[in-house]
Amino acid sequence: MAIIHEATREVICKIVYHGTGKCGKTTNLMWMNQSLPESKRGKFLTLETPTERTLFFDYLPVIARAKGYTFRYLLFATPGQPYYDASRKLVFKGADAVVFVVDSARDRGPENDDALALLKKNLSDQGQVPDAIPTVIQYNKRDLREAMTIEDAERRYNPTRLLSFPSVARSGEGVYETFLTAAKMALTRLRMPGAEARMGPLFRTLVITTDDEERFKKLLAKLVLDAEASGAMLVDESSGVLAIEGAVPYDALESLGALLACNFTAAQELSTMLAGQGFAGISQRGTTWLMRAGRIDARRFVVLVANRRADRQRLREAVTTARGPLAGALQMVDTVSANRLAGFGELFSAVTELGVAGLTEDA
Ligand SMILES: Nc1nc2c(ncn2[C@@H]2O[C@H](COP(=O)(O)OP(=O)(O)OP(=O)(O)O)[C@@H](O)[C@H]2O)c(=O)[nH]1
Ligand SMILES: [Mg+2]
Repeated sequence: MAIIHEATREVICKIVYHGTGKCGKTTNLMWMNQSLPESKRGKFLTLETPTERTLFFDYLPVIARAKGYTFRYLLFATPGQPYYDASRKLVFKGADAVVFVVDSARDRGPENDDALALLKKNLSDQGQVPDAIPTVIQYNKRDLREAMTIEDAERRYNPTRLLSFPSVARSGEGVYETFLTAAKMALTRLRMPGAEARMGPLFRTLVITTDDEERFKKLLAKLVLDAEASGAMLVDESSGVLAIEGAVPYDALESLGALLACNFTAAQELSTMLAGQGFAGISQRGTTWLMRAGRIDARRFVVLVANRRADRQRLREAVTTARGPLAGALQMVDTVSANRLAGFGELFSAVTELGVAGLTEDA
């Protein structure tokens, strides 16, 4: 689910790497993190077990500039091991494009089959339409002597003839081709009217106009004041930050957004599973800060940041009071977004025609 900020001229897109355990998803992101200049990436987050298996997700924001806009591609890698089903589902939420990574080792055929089936299942479980989501296939580990042939791999994993790339992620071969194609496809789909409707309800792009932004900031400022907090942010389940006001103690805001979105959604789903119903919010007290997250509507929530000694009751009440007005402001965005999106068609065509989704042309 892309987010377009008119005021700051920012476009946020989510791209999810999925594939069987140890196929090389983390390695793709690691390579980009090492080779991109600092100006073109954010903070790389990775949560691994001691044996390098992804536990929750990997995350790398890639930042491109073109035509006066900043494009933030939020790259996520799922945990490939089958039993991490719950966290994988969260990571897929609202993906604008998917990269399916195949382990080319001949003896990993069945695991790749399972991963492909999981991809479809995880997406459709949430009402997303797998075949409508822009997808790129990457045949990784082409350096292995026992690699399956590309022809065999295409026959087995790519019956619908999606774009595919051979790669050796460990040495960077094919990593950028794969990413840029996925990024380009995500933008291309943004300019096709009706494409989102086919993908499922989680994909509607939000265009946040300058007026919307002001409205959000005003409401958040009031919330911060009422709660005696230091800052507040409005976050979408797909990890995009919709608005921010006051001081939030973290230099990589998009990473904080991603962590909060996954955490909040996970806690919510756990609560639904255990208690049969969701909850209105959660608080978390750290060594210096206290955070209170509260749900606003089906997909969005607000996060308050306060001094760790702040009054929790007060924070909770402030969120409760702000819920209605914030939901109303979000609904206004939802109602006009589709029309607004049409106006960005030219921008996205221009950027994708640069051939590299904005990564080579600096504004
Ligand atoms: N030979 C070879 N090894 C690779 C290649 N890409 C990654 N690897 C290795 O494969 C192993 C697993 O890579 P990861 O990137 O951690 O795999 P993953 O898909 O993130 O695995 P999970 O997090 O468990 O789902 C590591 O030892 C990598 O160095 C490649 O192109 N060729
Ligand atoms: Mg991994």
